Parts: sequence; C-alpha cells; structure tokens
Amino acid sequence: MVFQLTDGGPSDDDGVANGVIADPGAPGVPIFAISVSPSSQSAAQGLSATYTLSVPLTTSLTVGIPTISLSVSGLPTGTTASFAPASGTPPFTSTLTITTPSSQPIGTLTFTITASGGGATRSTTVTLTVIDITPPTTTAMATVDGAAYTFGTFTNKDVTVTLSCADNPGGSGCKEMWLSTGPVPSTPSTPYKGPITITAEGTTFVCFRSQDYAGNVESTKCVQVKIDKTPPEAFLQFDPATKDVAVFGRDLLSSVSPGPVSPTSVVPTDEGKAELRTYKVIDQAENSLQLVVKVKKKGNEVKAQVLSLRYNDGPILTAQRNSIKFEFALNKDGMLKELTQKMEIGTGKAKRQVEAKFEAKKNQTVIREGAGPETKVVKPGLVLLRMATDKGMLSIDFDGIGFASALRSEGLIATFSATTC
Ligand SMILES: [Ca+2]
Ligand SMILES: [Ca+2]
Repeated sequence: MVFQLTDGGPSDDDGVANGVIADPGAPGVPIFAISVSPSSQSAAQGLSATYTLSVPLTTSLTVGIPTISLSVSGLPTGTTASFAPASGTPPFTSTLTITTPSSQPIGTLTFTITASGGGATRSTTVTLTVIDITPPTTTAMATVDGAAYTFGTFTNKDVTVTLSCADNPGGSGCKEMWLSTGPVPSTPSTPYKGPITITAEGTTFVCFRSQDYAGNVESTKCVQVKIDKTPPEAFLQFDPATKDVAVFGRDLLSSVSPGPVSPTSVVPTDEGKAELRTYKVIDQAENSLQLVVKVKKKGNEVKAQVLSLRYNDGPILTAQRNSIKFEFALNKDGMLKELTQKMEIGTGKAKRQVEAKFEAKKNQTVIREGAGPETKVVKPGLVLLRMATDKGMLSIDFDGIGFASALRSEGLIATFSATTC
C-alpha cells in the first residue's frame, strides 16, 4: 500500500520546494492472530475430528481490516479437511473438520493451518491420532488328506483345521488367535498355536476369534466338522408294493437316503431259477456296506438269503446262516389279503426263528418267536419283519423295534428270556 502527499499545482504558493511522503512498501505486521482448540485430537480410522479456530484482531483499528482465508496443508492421500467458514473478517471463529479414510494407517498426523490476508500470514499446527477400533477377522480352512474340506459336510476321515487372522487395512495387526472344540459351541479360550486335527466321530464345533494389538476382540465364530467313520447297516424286508424283498440302509451318524436301495447288479443263478443281487448302501460320509443276497421268486412266494457282507474296503464276510421266506395272498383288487413272513438266523441253540402272520380281514399281525414255548405279540395293522445287519452279524426285528424291546412293551419279556437264555 502506498500513501502519497503531493505539493505543487496551480495554487502552490508556499514557496517551498515540492516533495513526496511514501510508504516504502515492506511487509506489514499482521493485525490478526490464530489459535486452535484443542490442538490434538484422536479419531478412529474413517471417522472425523473437529477443531475450533479463533482468528482474533491484534490491533485496535476498526477500519480497513482485511478478509482472512484459511487453509490446511500436510494432508495424506484420501484425508479431507474443511473449514466452516473458510474465510472471515477478524475477529472470527471457524470449525475445522478432518476426515481420514477407513484405510488410513494408525498413527499421529500433523497438519499446518494457515490464515492469510492483507499481505500477511499466520500459521499453527494441529495433530490427529488415528486409532484402530476394528476387530480383526479370523478365517478357518480345513483339509482331509490334503484336499479341501467343506465345513458342515460329512467325511469319513480326520479333518485338519487351520486358522488365519487378518486385521483391517491400516490397523494395528493381529496379536492373538484363540479356539475351542467340542460337541457344542463354546467361547474360544485356547491360544491357537497351529493346525489342529479333529478325529472324533459326530459333529465337532470349532469356535474361534482373534484380538488385534489395539485390544479389539472379534466376536466368536464357529464352524462344524462332521466325521462319520462307521459304515452303514442294512435291513431286508417284504415290499408290499412290489411283492419282493427290499433292502434299506440305516446309519446313525451321517444317515443314508431313505427308501429302498436298488441293486447294483443282478446275476441269474441256479439255472435261472434264482438271482444273486448285489446291493450297496452308502452313507453321507461315503462309507459303504455291500450285501450279496440270493433271491428266488416263485408264484406268491419269495425266498431270500444274505450271502455276504462287506464294509467299506474290508474283507468279504460270509453271512451267518439265515433264511427269509415270504408267502402272500392277494385280494381281487391286488391288495394284500394275507402275508406270512418267516426269518431264521443261526443254527442249534443259537438259532432264532421269527414268524409273522398278517391277515387283512383282522387288520393285525401276529408275531411269534422261538421253536419251544412260543412268545407271541399281536400288533395292529401290517407289521414287517426285518433281517438286519449289525457289524457283520444278522438280527431280526420289526419296524425298527428290536424284538426283545417289543416283547418288553407287551409284558412278555420273561417268557422271551426263558426261551432264549
Ligand atoms: Ca484392527
Ligand atoms: Ca455312518
């Protein structure tokens, strides 16, 4: 700014030589100050911090006060700053808002705030400490024999579970992982040192969580490991629909598909009078039981005999002596009128013999056990006898109830025991 007084002109009659008074134009002393409160703030990654700036006057002048603009420097990439208002005539205050991106690495940032106007500048610094409030994320992976295993599915082998932890971008980093295993979900409390192997059959819950260096703890997550190393079992019974012998699977752990199993092969034998049927029952964990059954059908008679059993890739087991015989009579409408089912297992004293007779007219089935003093159970409706496998052995029951427990429920267990023991 230049101030100039000029002597001279038409009315200059003072007789004094003309002269000039001038401001040499050097930088002025600022007539304003800048202060900020608080000068240090902290905020989580991705969140904002605010500061209050004061720009007071440092002079008693009331006219010719310049407009002061505010700016900030030193912002890392992605970090934004805004003033409200961005300029003003001192004295005034402004709110500075600084927002970091969620990926901003934790640590302390320093910014310079500059106020400028009227050819003068004033500046000050503020700091922002970026903190981590985001828990880390733990991921579980599993393998069976080196191949990927999908949690929640059944396998027939041991499962190796590996945990890994990742903290949020720019975060403090993973400090510790914990896990727990058991038949029910539980809070992870064992420090994770490396892969673990689950060997127990059934469902095992593997629960886990991690903590970062800022003390953020992840909420517990659980996955299920399901192991079934036990092959399924099978049972044979009369099929009222096809009037043939039908084979069903049963499995206590991973279960088998409901419904009868179709033979994988049927080979004629006894000069075409009978056939050898091979059945394979497979559970959800890929364990299997292969049965070879000889079936002979003639008119209203079906005879069957279990010849061999094979669990998984084990040896082929010759079945104990057994026989199944069904005889049926039909009504004119093709419905069962009568059905006689006879099943026998074993020889000599260990021989078991069960016969069941269904009569549609009475709508009941009479089941008899034993050759000596018979035990008898009368059941309403059609009850089907079952020739069931059990770890290589055979047994007889009906509709899923063991014969002994059926007798017990009928109050006949004493008689039953007397005849078999
Ligand atoms: Ca974190
Ligand atoms: Ca099984």
